Amino acid sequence: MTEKEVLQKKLEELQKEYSKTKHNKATNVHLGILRAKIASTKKKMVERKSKKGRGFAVKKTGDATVTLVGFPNAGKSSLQKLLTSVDSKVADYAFTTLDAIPGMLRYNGASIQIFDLPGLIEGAHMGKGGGAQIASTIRVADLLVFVIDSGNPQNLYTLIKELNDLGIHAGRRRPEIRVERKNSGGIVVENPGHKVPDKQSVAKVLNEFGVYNCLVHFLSDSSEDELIDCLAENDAYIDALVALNKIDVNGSYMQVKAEIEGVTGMQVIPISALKKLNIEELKSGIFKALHLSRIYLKPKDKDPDYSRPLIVREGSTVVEVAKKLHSDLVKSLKYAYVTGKSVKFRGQKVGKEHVLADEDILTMVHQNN
Ligand SMILES: Nc1nc2c(ncn2[C@@H]2O[C@H](COP(=O)(O)OP(=O)(O)O)[C@@H](O)[C@H]2O)c(=O)[nH]1
Ligand SMILES: [Mg+2]
Repeated sequence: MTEKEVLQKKLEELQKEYSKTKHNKATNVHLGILRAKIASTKKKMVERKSKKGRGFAVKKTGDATVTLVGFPNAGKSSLQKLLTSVDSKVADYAFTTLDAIPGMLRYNGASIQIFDLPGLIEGAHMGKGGGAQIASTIRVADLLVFVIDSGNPQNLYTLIKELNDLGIHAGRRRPEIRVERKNSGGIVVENPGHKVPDKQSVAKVLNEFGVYNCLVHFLSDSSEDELIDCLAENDAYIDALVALNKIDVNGSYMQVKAEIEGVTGMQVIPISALKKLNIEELKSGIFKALHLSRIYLKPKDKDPDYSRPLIVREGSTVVEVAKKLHSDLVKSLKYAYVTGKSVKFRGQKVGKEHVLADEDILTMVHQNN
């Protein structure tokens, strides 16, 4: 047997045992360890793949990247066509087994790359081929938009599970757990005021990952699963929202929306790609979910350029904006003047580390002017 086959077999056996085990209080730790073993086996499989150089990266251009995820026929291609303009077609990408078709959405001055990614359901599972490629394409996204036929909402839960199996957690925050490896001292758990698994379970999980000495610092309430996710470092946490499509033919879509929001906590935007309903709301929802800020640059004694904002991540500082413009500008930057939501009055003088807000007007002052 090849190494790949050994890992595949081990994974199948673990998953079989996991599904056979009854879930109750007495089996909790055992199940947790099985999950840890499954996670570490998957991690080894992914590592094998990347060592062989088979992973590929999708080229990111623009200010952010969004991937449309959905079942065949959900309306991904129709939606992508509506969101992106034909004249902004980006260069073709060569994929070996699937086609991820990029397009560019221009919104609020931002260029947002939108991928239409067919094939998640058809060949997503690890080992079936294509799964690792799909996973690596999804991983580069800043936001996932699930395109769901409102007549088949259960498809969303299937997709979330498929992604989970690929180590991708859609619409979930990365658990705040710091694992500091040490040379001795055993497993030490710090959990100031947070609800976390008992020390014995924590130690068992860590041992499963080959860690015997470390400080585990829980910074939020965390489950055993989340500790496992954290140790299986290949896992990705990506924001997500739901475009609930085909509302033109489904009268009960508001009920479906409420149900999905209740179960997943994700924002749901009802649309019709065919009848072009609510597309502007979806664009705005995408922009908001990406947490981008528009910064209008104002040269000294001139008007700001409102037509071409600089697009940065929410929470960016003055010096980060300078860096994005040109690395040379960082060194000469002295201070700045800001008008907008991040300051108390117009033209307020701020330092390099000042955190900017969406639609701030910024004038940078450099050493040589
Ligand atoms: N009634 C209705 N049909 C739609 C809507 N959006 C897409 N469709 C239809 O659904 C079919 C599949 O659409 P397509 O965009 O190719 O889906 P994809 O497989 O996810 O890319 C096509 O026949 C579309 O015309 C919608 O909002 N309402
Ligand atoms: Mg399509």
